[in-house]
Parts: sequence; structure tokens; C-alpha cells
Amino acid sequence: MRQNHFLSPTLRDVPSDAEVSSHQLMLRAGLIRQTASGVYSFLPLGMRALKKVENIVREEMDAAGAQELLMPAVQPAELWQESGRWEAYGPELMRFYDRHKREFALGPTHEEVITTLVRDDVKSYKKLPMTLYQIQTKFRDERRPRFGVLRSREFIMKDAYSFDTTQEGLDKSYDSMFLAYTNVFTRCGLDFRAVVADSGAMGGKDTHEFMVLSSIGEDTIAYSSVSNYAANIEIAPVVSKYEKSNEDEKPLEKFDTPDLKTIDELANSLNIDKDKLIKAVLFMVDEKPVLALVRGDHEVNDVKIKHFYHAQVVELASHEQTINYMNCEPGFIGPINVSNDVDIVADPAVEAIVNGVCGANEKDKHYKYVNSQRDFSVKDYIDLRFIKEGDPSPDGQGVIKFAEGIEVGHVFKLGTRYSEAMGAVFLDENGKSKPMIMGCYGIGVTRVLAATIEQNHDDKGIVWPTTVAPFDLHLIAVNTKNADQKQLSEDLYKQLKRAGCDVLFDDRAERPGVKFADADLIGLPLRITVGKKAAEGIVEVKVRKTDEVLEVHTDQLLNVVQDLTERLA
Ligand code: 9G3
Repeated sequence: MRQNHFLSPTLRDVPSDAEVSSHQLMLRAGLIRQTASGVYSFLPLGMRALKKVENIVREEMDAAGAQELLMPAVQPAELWQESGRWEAYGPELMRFYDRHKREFALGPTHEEVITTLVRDDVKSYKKLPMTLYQIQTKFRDERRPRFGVLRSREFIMKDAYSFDTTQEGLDKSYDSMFLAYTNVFTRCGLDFRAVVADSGAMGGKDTHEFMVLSSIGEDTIAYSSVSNYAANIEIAPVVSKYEKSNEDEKPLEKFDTPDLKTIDELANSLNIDKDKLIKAVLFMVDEKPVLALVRGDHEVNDVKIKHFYHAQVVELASHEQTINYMNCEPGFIGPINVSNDVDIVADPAVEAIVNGVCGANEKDKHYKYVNSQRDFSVKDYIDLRFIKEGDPSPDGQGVIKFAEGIEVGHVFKLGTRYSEAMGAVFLDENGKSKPMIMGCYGIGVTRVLAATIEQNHDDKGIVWPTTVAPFDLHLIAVNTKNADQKQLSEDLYKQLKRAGCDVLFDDRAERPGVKFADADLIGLPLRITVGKKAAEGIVEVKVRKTDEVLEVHTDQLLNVVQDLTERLA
């Protein structure tokens, strides 16, 4: 491709509204342009890299026996009403009316569509198992799109759906998708971890997220310092055991704590450790009040509350809800003398506190010498705190450390959630009608591209892994007015293309400095510079990743390019 007519507008300056490297570099190297907030155009350079990622995904899906299809972005509301999800989603679901005033949505995902497709055309167990996938544009009206295509309102996803007759079948489909995902992310040159993301017991099998390690990741991974255990911090189970101190329980005592509302204020003024405090937080769990108790140095994990109650919505109680249910304003609430309307759940660490401190459900008052069994009752002691660094790893091996991650893939065992709702059944060998057992599997294709750049760049620009680079190499004629350089670069362009190389040929009449800066910014794996020694048939080959520079005679060029490319793979 000749750069002179190639739409790859590079920017010298860092766009002010781009906070992270991948967003800055995708704009500066001319891969994307913003069309609206959270809505992007992929320019030719970005499109070529995107196609490389898509083809890796396609190859691995096909190798796993999945069948590619394409479903519409426009989805009729009726399908979502049938699955019961139409009301479950708020403004994130982009809804619209057609000219006949019929209601539709732009698809954020395709469980409903795929399930009706299979329901209508697959009846017998003989046709199963079957895994179908698409690579298609999704729409989710994110409240705060950010970080370029890492969190955009329109994005490309590969979404796959498996249909089985038995749970064992689903386990097999899930495992083959899991392996395919491992291959995809490895081939894209990503440093990633598959993390447990399910609600159930430790090491549960219901769902895994594939996280690319990056300091700008919005997810936190709790991983073991010695084993390969890794889980999304939202669900990582806490297995710590707590020793009850053998100090004597003292009589309960109410005392004044004027304006001491936060744990820190209380701990400082009383000059006690936070692990002697009982932190009470009121939640509305599907509209029901739940008082959650954790030790003062721990944080309540609302996702664990949501899973415990199998709830749809868990929110912090508002100021007025707190007053309404606890007869006291936030900052002084506690577990003693609580209305029966309020469930009390506590983390096991609370049970081990002896002579602790908690709110007295009275303004400016707290209790001290609080002891759980004696002074308050709890509906359940459940693991409801966030795991912390240094906690024992749930698999019993080593301790927990944290890392930030970007979620690029997510695999789920759905079971019969959609097949029952939509009537996707099969007749088994005895002619008995049963709901199909489903799994679903997503890869954020545009997000993979951005994550790859997050993990593969330096201060001069992108450093493309060879597997997803938009071109194999950059060919630069330093001075297009010099006959030798012009001739040799044109000959090499033809020769390299004939040899099957994807070449971006910088034939522009720009100053050398501009060409070299652009080449570093665009970041193709190899750069061939035709300069002063063109007359001797000598060119310079530079490896973008290592800055290694070789002087090569043109009759050795193809071999050198071949060797370097293989070494970089
Ligand atoms: C919606 C909106 C946003 C959504 C969903 C539905 C996420 C929704 C979860 C999934 C599950 C899997 C198949 C591919 C892999 C992920 N955000 N999810 O269902 F209406 Cl607005 O998409 N789907």
C-alpha cells in the first residue's frame, strides 16, 4: 500500500480527552476517529488490524467446531418480552420505534435471537450438540463511555452460543470454547489470565472471565501468589479463619460520640484498632432492607449480598430509607435493637470480635463492649466482605495478591435459562421433550485490539505483535528526489509484495524525520529504510520491538525479513 494515497492521518499531539495510552495511540496513529461520544470509525489502518484479530477468532472458533452465522442488530421487543428481559434493562438498552410504531432494540447481545433461531429449526437430539457464533456490532448505551474503544457504546463482539442435550455435553462445549479462547488471546500476543467469575463455591464452574493484565483495567483480579488460582475480586471467596480473643466480656455500655460518623474518626478518637469496630451498612435488596455487618477494617461486597439473596438489584439505602428503617441517620446505625423488618447478615469476622464497638441506632451514640452472641442476633453469618491482599488464597495455596485487568472475554454456562423461557426444546431418544442446555461465550474484538496496544507500546508509539500488525513491514524511501533511492525502493516494494509481504510503502515527499516518527508511531514490526547507500544496494532493516538495526544487501533482504519475522512471532 502506498502511503501517499493511504488514509492514515497521524497526529503529532496527544488528544487532550484521551486518558489512556491505547486511546491516545489509536487516535494519533490514525487507526480510529471519534464520530460521537463512545462511537468510533475504524480507518483503514485500524481496520486491517481489526481484521487480523477477527481472523484469529474465526480460525479458533471454526477449529473448535463452531458454525459462523450473522444475526441482525435490530431485535424486536417481543423477543425480550418473551425472555422477560425487556423490563430488566434500563437506558443501557438502545430502544427505538420503526415507522409502524413497533418497538425494537439495537442488540447488546443475542441470547433471545439465537435461541428462537435454534428453537424453530432444531427439534431432535440427533442434531445436537451445536455451537453457533457471529462477529457483529453490539450496542450498549454506556452512561460514561471512556478509554476509546475499551468502553464504547457501539463495539464488535464475537458471541457464541452452545446447545447441548445434557449437562456433561455443556461441560464439553464450555471446555472447548475455553481452550479456543486461550488460543485466541495467546495468538494475539496478550498477557492474560482466566479468572473464576461465578457466584458459587470456590472454583465454581459457572463462568470465567478472560482478563488482560493492565494497570488501567477496571476489574480487579485476586490471584494466588503460588498457584494459578485467580478470581474476579467481586466474587473471590474469603476463607480466613478468626480467633476469638479470650478477654472477658464486659457489660455493654452506651456512650457519647458526637459527630463521630466514620470508622476512621471513631477508631482515632477512641484510640482503638478498626478490627474492634463493627461496621453496619444498610442495603435495599430488591427493595427489602438488609443490614450488613463487617469488621471495621473490611469492606462490604455488595455482589456477594446479591448472590446470597439471588437478587436482581442491590443498592445502598438512601438517607431517608436509613432513617425510615433504622430510626437513626447513617453513621450511628448498628445491629442492637433493630426492627424485625430488617434482615441482619454478618461476615464471620464480626462473630470473633470481643468487647467491640458499634453504632447505637441513636444520633451521636455508640455502644462499647459489644459481643455478638450476647448483644445482637444475626440471620446468617456469610462471607460478605471483599477479599484483601494477604488473605489466604481460597485454594489453600499461598496468599492473595491483586492485579488490574481488562475483561476481553467472558464464558458462561447458561443452562436452561433461555431455552425454557423461549421454548427451545428437543426430543430425546425416548421422544421426551426437554429444554436444550446452553452456554454463551463472548470476546470483545475491538477491545482486544485496544488491550493489545495497551500491552504493546512505548513512548514512541505502538509496537505491534506480528500476528495482528496492520502490515508486515514499513518500507521508507528517505529522499524520493534521489533517483537511486526512488528506483531501489520501487523495486523492493514490488519484490516484497511478490514475496507475499504486506508492505506499507512511505513514498511521501515528507522530511525524513517526519517519516521516521510516523513509522515509530504506527509501529509495524519491521522497517526497511532506503537511504544513502541505495546505490550500493545496501538498505537498513530496523526491528521496532528491540530497536535492533541491521545493514543488509538487497539480495539478502528477503531472507533477513523472513528470519526476523519468525524470530518475532
Ligand atoms: C442488555 C444490555 C447490556 C448487557 C446485557 C443485556 C451484558 C447482557 C451479559 C451478556 C452475557 C453474554 C453473550 C456473549 C457473552 C456475554 N450487558 N449482558 O446480557 F440488554 Cl443493555 O451479554 N452474552
